[in-house]
Parts: sequence; C-alpha cells; structure tokens
Amino acid sequence: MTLRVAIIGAGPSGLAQLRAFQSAGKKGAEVPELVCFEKQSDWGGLWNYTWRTGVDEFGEPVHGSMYRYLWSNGPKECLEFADYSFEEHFGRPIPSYPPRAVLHDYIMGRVEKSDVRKFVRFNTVAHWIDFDEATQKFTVTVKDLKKDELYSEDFDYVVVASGHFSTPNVPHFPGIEVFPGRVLHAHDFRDANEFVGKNLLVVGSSYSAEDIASQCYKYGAKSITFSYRSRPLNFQWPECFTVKPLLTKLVGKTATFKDGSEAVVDAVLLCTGYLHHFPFLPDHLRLKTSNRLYPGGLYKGVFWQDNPKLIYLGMQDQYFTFNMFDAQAWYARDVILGRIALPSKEERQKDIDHWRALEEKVETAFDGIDFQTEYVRDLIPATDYPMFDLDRVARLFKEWENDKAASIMGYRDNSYVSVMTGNRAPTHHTKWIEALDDSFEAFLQHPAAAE
Ligand code: FAD
Ligand code: NA7
Repeated sequence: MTLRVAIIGAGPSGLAQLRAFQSAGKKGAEVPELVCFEKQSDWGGLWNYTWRTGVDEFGEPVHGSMYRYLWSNGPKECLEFADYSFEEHFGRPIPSYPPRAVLHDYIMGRVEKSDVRKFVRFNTVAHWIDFDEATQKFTVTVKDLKKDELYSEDFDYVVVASGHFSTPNVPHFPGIEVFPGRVLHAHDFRDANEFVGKNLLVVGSSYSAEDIASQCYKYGAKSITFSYRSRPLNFQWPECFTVKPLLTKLVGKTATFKDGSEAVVDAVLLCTGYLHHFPFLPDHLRLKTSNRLYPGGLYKGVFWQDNPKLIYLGMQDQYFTFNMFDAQAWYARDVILGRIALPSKEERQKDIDHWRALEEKVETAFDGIDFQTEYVRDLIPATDYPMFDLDRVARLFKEWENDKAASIMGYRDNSYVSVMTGNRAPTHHTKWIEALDDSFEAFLQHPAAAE
C-alpha cells in the first residue's frame, strides 16, 4: 500500500516538503502519495500578497500579514536555497534586499520547475485532524471552499506547514476601545500611505515594529512613538522617532506610558506578535508554544514527540528561513521514506532537552544566530540536501545585525556575497529610503535605465 502524506499549507515550508519529495523521486525513490491542502487560491504563503484583511471571500480568516512596499528585512544571501540559487533563477546576481514580489518570484521559480503544483488542492482549508490508534492513521477533514463541501481522507503522516505569523496577538490597553483614530494590528497593516502626515504609536519592539515604523516614516508619517514592553529598539532613529516604555492608557488621543510621560497620537499600530494557532488540531496533537527558537515537544524541532507521524515545519522563531525549512523538510522526508530511523521516545526526549538547555543560554541576537546555525547543521548532514557553509551564513547574519545598528534606514543599501555562488550582489540602483516603487520591474531594471 502506498503511504499517504497530507501537507497543510503551501507556503515556503509546505513547498519545501513537496520539493524534497520531488527531488527524491527524481533520483528514483518511490514517493508516497502527496496531498497538499492550501486554503488560499494560490501558493506562496505569506509571500502571496493579499489586499484583504479580516475574513476572505469564503468567511475564513485571512492568512496574509504582508504589506505593500515590504522589502526583505534580512539579506537574501542568508535564505538562499542550497539547490536553487538566486543567480540560477534570475540569470544574474541581483541586490541583497529584494522587495516582496521579487522574493515571491524566486520561491515560486523552484517549485514551478519541479512540477509539484498538481499535488496542491487550492481553496481547501483543513478543518479537523485526528488520529486513530487502531488504524494508526490520521483522518483529515477539509472544506472545499468553492464547492462549500466538507470531506475527509485518511493519511499515514501529516505535515503541518500552516505558518505562525498569521493569527495576531492583540493585547488590551485601557482606553483603546474609545480611541478616536485608527487602531490596528500589524497583521492588518497593508499600506503606509494611509499614515502620511500622522503621528503614530507603534506598540512592540521586534521586527514588525521596526519595519512598519521605518516604512511609515519612508512614506511620510509625521512622527513615530515606539512603546516597548521588555527591550527598546536601540537603533539610531530619525529625529521624529521617540522610544517610550509600555503604554498604560489612552485618554482621547493622549497615550500615557509607564514612566508617566505622554504623547498625542493619531493612530495605534499593535506590532505585538502572533499566536501559534492550529484550530484544526485536538489538544493531544496541538503544538502550544510562544515564538521561540526551540518550541517544546518537537524532536529535531519537527516531529511531535507524542506521535512523530505528525510533523511540524517552520514553527521556530526565525533567523534562518527558506533553507532551514528545506533542511527540516528533507529530514522529515527521509524519516517518512524509512531512510532515517527515529530513536526511542526516551532518546528523542534527551535530544529535545539538550536543545532546550542550549536555548536557555541564548541571551543576545548573536547567540540566537549561533543557536539556529547549529540547529540547521544538526539536520542537513543526515540527508542529501546540499550542505552549504553555515558558518558563513552565521557571519552574514551578524554583519546584517551590525549594518542595522550602523544605519537602520540605510542597512538595505548594503550588498553581500552569496554563500551558494561566491558572487557579490550588485548595489541596488536606488537607495532603499528613496525607492518608493517596490515593483518587480522597478527593482530588476538595469541600473542605467533607473537614472
Ligand atoms: P506561511 O508563509 O505562513 O504559509 C502557510 C500557508 O499555510 C499559507 O499559504 C496558508 O494559507 C496555509 N494555511 C494556513 N492554515 C491553513 C489551513 N487550516 N488549511 C490549509 N492551508 C492553511 N522571512 C524572510 O526570510 N524574510 C523576510 O523578509 C520576511 N519578512 C516577513 C514579513 C512579515 C510581515 C511576516 C509576517 C513574516 C516574514 N518572514 C520573512 C517570515 C515568514 O514566516 C517566512 O518567510 C515564511 O513565509 C514562512 O513560511 P511557512 O510556509 O512556514 O508559513
Ligand atoms: P515577534 O518577533 O514575536 O515580536 C513580538 C513583539 O510584540 C515583541 O516586541 C513583544 O515584546 C511585543 N509584545 C507582545 N505582547 C505584548 C504586549 N502585551 N504588550 C506590549 N508588547 C507586546 O513578532 P513580530 O511581529 O515583530 O515579528 C514576526 C515576524 O514578522 C518576523 O519573522 C518578521 O520577519 C516579520 P517582548 O519583547 O516579548 O516584551
């Protein structure tokens, strides 16, 4: 009997899983029957931009958290696929910080060439998954959104690749319910032009806060006030930025902070992170975690400890992205194909404990980079995913951190050497702060044509 594998989600993680199997099939392996359920009408996950917020045309929560004018917030050289370089895709080296549409094109290029689209059932949302101990199979119940029909199928393995930057974490602050202006979470942010000339309060002090604030400034916001809970965003911000401790209340348009100081603001942007949210899984199969480098209960960061036929991809807080998802997907594939034998439950727990103990020691961003580098290094050699110079990627991530510290508005103007090809990226024709057109065509146009 052919094994059946369900993959939930056709974002970069789910696509990595499809590509991993396709790569094994091409080399002669007998590949299980794959069914990838994707609730959106196209693949690409978060990179598939949507103008919608709230619910989609079928009443399902909108997955997308990406916004217009989003440019990669890390060097593309850190996320490059080891089996498909940017140069192979674009036919030439391109600058290091591409806008969303360019990265989307790159991710799509690899899977389009792999002929795996046939495995994806679009407009199909996973509604419920359970496991039958007697048959050792999962029953996956999905809804065909176009037909408005529920149906169920049985699978030997389930790969959860539904992402974890989609369901917003929305705290309450006294007075926010009657704030006389726009209040929104980063998940619903789409267009910085809405905030031209406005005084913005940005709550949160991580990637979304940093990037959405920078972008609103770039497009003409009047002032930005950051409010942090634990750690301020210590960058050299332009003059119209202020950093405050946690918001305690809003009275009319006046925000008060923990140190008693105040600011008058026109809009409140809650950049307060996301929840790992799997409404289609019962308690005994459901990952419950905060956004961290090593979520508990996952052997190799991937296999559900209580039932390793349930696999989670991409659930970590992320320095590494696309090539880490690949490393995970190749490892998961080889376990499913019987090429890697999983150790006993006790051995798996020891391994989880080992990584959790290492994670506990992470204090700085550099520690986090080193931790995730070692995590990826632990996965790749067990598979035939092409090994790449992980130490060089770690150095690149640190260079990126230093470049941000040197200039938060200018770091995207730097270029780096590809770990995969050894070629340095060209400098982009326009400085990021001046590049208001983020289209694929504008980014890739020849430098001379941009003058
Ligand atoms: P996702 O991309 O979230 O894809 C999950 C897929 O699962 C989606 O297609 C979704 O529709 C589908 N799905 C969800 N639930 C169901 C269901 N019940 N049934 C069927 N399908 C379902 N990373 C970088 O490397 N560089 C960046 O510059 C960068 N910028 C980012 C900016 C923002 C605003 C955000 C939110 C994230 C950013 N990331 C960035 C990180 C991002 O997490 C990864 O790049 C990547 O998209 C994660 O891939 P994924 O497949 O794990 O999840
Ligand atoms: P992150 O990186 O998980 O960060 C969440 C931020 O939200 C972080 O600064 C938190 O502060 C803050 N937070 C969470 N809850 C609260 C409350 N109740 N009050 C104040 N502040 C709070 O999410 P991001 O959205 O920034 O980034 C996610 C991805 O999107 C990332 O991969 C990017 O590339 C894009 P804390 O430090 O915990 O006190």
